[in-house]
Amino acid sequence: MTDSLQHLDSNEQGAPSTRAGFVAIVGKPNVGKSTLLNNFLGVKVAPISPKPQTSRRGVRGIFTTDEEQIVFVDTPGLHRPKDALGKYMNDEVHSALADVDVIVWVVDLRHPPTDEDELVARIVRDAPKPLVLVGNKVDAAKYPDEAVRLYTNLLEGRTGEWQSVVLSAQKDPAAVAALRASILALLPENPFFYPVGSASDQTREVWAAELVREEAMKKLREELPYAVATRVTSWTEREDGLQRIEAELVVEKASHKGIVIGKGGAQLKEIGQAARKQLEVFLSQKVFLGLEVIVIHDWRKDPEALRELGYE
Ligand SMILES: Nc1nc2c(ncn2[C@@H]2O[C@H](COP(=O)(O)OP(=O)(O)OP(=O)(O)O)[C@@H](O)[C@H]2O)c(=O)[nH]1
Ligand SMILES: [Mg+2]
Repeated sequence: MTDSLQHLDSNEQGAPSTRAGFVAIVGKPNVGKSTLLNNFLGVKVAPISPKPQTSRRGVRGIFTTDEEQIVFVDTPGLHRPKDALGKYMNDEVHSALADVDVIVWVVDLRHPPTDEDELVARIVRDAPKPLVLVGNKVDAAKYPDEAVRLYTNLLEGRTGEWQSVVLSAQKDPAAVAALRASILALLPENPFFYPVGSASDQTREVWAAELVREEAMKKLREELPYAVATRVTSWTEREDGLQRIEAELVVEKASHKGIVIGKGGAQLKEIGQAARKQLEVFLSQKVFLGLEVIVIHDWRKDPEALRELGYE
């Protein structure tokens, strides 16, 4: 009743009615959720790497047209958590799902479903929201039709509305735009949640720290990618426009420090150069990036350290 009155009011004032809503992007690690988010927006808001468990936070990415707004929520890959960080990551998925209008479930068509996909399927199957199953990485899939059938089987018994699409989030912008259009059509009537022009809910500091972490993840081997957190400790702008950013890479053991820094500082230098390049492209400004490696003992297991690092 209240809704229809508000609607009448806005029409009386001659304002166009708008549609807006939250869309959670969920799936197991490494299927291409963040790639899809960034390509929905045409802006890089979330880190991407070839390693699973790259995303740690539920990043909001906002897409706005004249009359519609989608607030996409990219989530960490759902997995079986081993520590306090993993538990935080899974909690981010559940909180993203708690109050959404549409669920986008991303799967990797190169492979048949695993028990991690089943974990996700159990959650989305019973969610009373419209669902879009996105079969991703079709560009690299040998048996995409067979894979789609296997993933679809996991939704057996679902009563709510759902549809599926097969695409390449990385290589097919037209298919990504078509998917975005079909999601727009599912949005309820609502006022906009964010001002026109905002692309993400992250501060520039968190965004920059995530780009540094992405480069560290890509370059480090074995367990180390997961043992690193990053944070920006200062960001100043010089009169000539140069952005001076100081960031910390946080490791959990003293013995990791030397590995991240590398021989004669080579590894840290490579991470810094790659991150600086990305920052310069996205900021369209010259960047000075100062990196320091510090130790916070066992930070992944320590709830207080997690909070201090912004995982709360
Ligand atoms: N071939 C191919 N690779 C893709 C595609 N989409 C994403 N990838 C690659 O898959 C890897 C993982 O991509 P992400 O976007 O980080 O995946 P994610 O689901 O966000 O991963 P987590 O954050 O770890 O859960 C990266 O190496 C991407 O380049 C695609 O359409 N085709
Ligand atoms: Mg991700």
